[in-house]
Amino acid sequence: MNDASLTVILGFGVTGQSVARHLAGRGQGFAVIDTRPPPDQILPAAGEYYWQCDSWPHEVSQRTAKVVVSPGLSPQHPLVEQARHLSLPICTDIDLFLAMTDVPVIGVTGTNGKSTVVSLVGHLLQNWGFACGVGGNLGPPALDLLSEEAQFFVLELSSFQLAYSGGLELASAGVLNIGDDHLDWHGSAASYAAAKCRIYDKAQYRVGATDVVSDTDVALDAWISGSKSVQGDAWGIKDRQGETWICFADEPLMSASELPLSGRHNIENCLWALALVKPWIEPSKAVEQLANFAPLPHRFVSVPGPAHLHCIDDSKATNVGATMAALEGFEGNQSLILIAGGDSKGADLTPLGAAMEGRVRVLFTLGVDAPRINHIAQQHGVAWHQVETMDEAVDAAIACARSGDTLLLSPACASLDMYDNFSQRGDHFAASVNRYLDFQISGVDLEQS
Ligand code: UMA
Ligand code: ADP
Repeated sequence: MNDASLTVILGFGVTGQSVARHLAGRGQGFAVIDTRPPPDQILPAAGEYYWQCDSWPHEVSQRTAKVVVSPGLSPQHPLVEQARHLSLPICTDIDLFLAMTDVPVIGVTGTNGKSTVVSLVGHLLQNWGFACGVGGNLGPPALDLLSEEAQFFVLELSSFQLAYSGGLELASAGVLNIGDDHLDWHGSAASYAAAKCRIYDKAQYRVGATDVVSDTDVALDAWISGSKSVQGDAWGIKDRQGETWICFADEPLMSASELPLSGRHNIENCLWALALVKPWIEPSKAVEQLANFAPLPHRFVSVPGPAHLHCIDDSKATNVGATMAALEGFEGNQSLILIAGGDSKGADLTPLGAAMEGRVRVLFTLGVDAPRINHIAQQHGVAWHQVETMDEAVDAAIACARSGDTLLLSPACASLDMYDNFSQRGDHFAASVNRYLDFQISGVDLEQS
């Protein structure tokens, strides 16, 4: 007789290990299947482990009641395909997490800005006095948060997690934006967008943007950058006596100059965070809690450099959407020097051309896909120079900078061709401009490429 009561964990990375700890802590047995060799660590004794295993062992599939899949395994992965073929119910650590808690859970997804908005939401709630656990795709995996005494949980949710999760009963949820990313995993832009929008399926309070949900039948409760004709709560940005203000229902709440983050996209991120907590904190009170938020490193943050040159580390801009958001926040007055390039992961880089044109006075490119960016810059009349290293890029940028310019590292590409990760790349940029702390920028004519 088959006893189909076993939980099987596919993939034993950060997620799989958190699921194993969770089940072992509750005295439940489980099996792990992983295509890689065993890790060098003590494994929970409650588990059965199948390493270097590309297909389901028969004795496991016979006994399986539920499959908890790791987000890195795409639907085309043989272990996942086989689970579907065997008609085994598939879920995620996020499903397990939501089944275990009664406190409100706020979920955030999007191509860019998730970590920033999740951190802002956590900050608003904590400052207002709520004990709050923050994690998911960012920070601790969701199930590890259950050990915290919390009145709220805030989860960053990736499209991978959402694609496999059931209807998530979130108290408040938002899709920040949808750009060109992770197409290798999802197979198409449409299935990537559909996975993201699943966050709304069972959410009680839905915060959204018109351009993201326009092709769906999602009914929103709150709108960001509000179109005037919407129903529900509208949040937006307005010019008021020459200053930019954030507004709720047309009422100005705070001047953007008082926000703890810079960049137009970060003003919007503040709106998202305020909107997501509105069921619990009134806008006029919530906005006051923003004040002492510390920006996350490598996401459009100022770093110390020479006098009269504003240096910005946006190394986390590993895709075109993030760099476009950074560029579009600048006036078209050619005061911008951009460092970009790296591994573009095959993405379409052409939208960068229009975003650079008129804004970027000179572009320095590096990394494996530098030639692709040079070509686009050339077509849009942007002066470019290809360099080999970050130090070379910074030296050349500073040599042609004028007083009042901005030097922006926003690569639009992953860092993995030159660095271990985006943090290392950003740290290198910061250290490189830091060499010029005692230097004064004057005005130097631009060298033409
Ligand atoms: N594995 C196999 N066979 C394979 C591939 C993987 O057996 O062919 C196993 C390996 O043991 C490997 C494990 O699966 O260690 C990897 O699991 P995973 O790739 O699902 O990654 P985790 O370590 O579980 O981390 C995941 C997220 N990673 C991905 O979605 C790729 C982490 O986000 C997240 O922090 C963590 O869960 C906790 O929720 C990282 C990420 O890059 C930061 N996310 C993407 C992004 O932000 O763009 C979505
Ligand atoms: P994620 O967790 O989605 O990767 P992050 O907050 O870590 O998001 O930011 C990643 C990159 O996206 C950074 O370069 C950041 O400046 C940029 N970014 C942040 N918010 C937005 C936004 N609303 N739209 C576009 N890009 C953004």
